[in-house]
Amino acid sequence: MLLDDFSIKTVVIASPQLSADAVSATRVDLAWNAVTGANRYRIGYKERSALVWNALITSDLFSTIDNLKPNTAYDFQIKSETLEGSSPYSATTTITTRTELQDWLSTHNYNLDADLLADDDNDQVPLILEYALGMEPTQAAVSASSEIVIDRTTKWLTLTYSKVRRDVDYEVQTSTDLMNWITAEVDQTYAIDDTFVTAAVPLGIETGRFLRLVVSANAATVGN
Ligand SMILES: [Ca+2]
Repeated sequence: MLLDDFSIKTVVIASPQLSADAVSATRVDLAWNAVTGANRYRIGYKERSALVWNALITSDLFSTIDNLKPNTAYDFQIKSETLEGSSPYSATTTITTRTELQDWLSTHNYNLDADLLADDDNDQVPLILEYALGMEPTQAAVSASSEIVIDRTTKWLTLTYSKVRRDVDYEVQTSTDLMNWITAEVDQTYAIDDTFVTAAVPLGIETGRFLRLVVSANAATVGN
């Protein structure tokens, strides 16, 4: 047997370089370079915490992954496929989708790191409250976005607001002196009607009673 008659042909196929861009709360755009000889590319992607990869095959040099969860980390990798075989997968690229608040800021032409206390339409409603209550940040509010009512029959003071966001914490606080605010006495879900939530505090013998709504963006991941 003449070993010299044998030769092993080793084909080295390059992995593409993958770039990923979180363009919205539910979408990531991918792009990569062409690899000589490749007739298609296989993309693997999954939620960072998941074990199983999804696969997507294309002959293009870009792709859009849709229907992702907001504010969630995803892993991406890619390999090129030729008639002679496949490259190894590229190193994993991890990218986090935008938050729903960031999508809203972007829709209204704000930077993603805009000051959430800004009040460009001068209606005394800061950006984060415009978002939390579903208001227009560039049109001054013409009517109150929340309403405080005294029910003299049941002796409750109520505050009703529109709870429209999933990535905002809402809390109604009460005070008798406008200095010390507490939540302990407030029934946060006194009544719920669609997106309208009414919080209430019982009225006693105090001479003054106040309610206020406090909102803050939370970092919680929300499912879609
Ligand atoms: Ca405003």
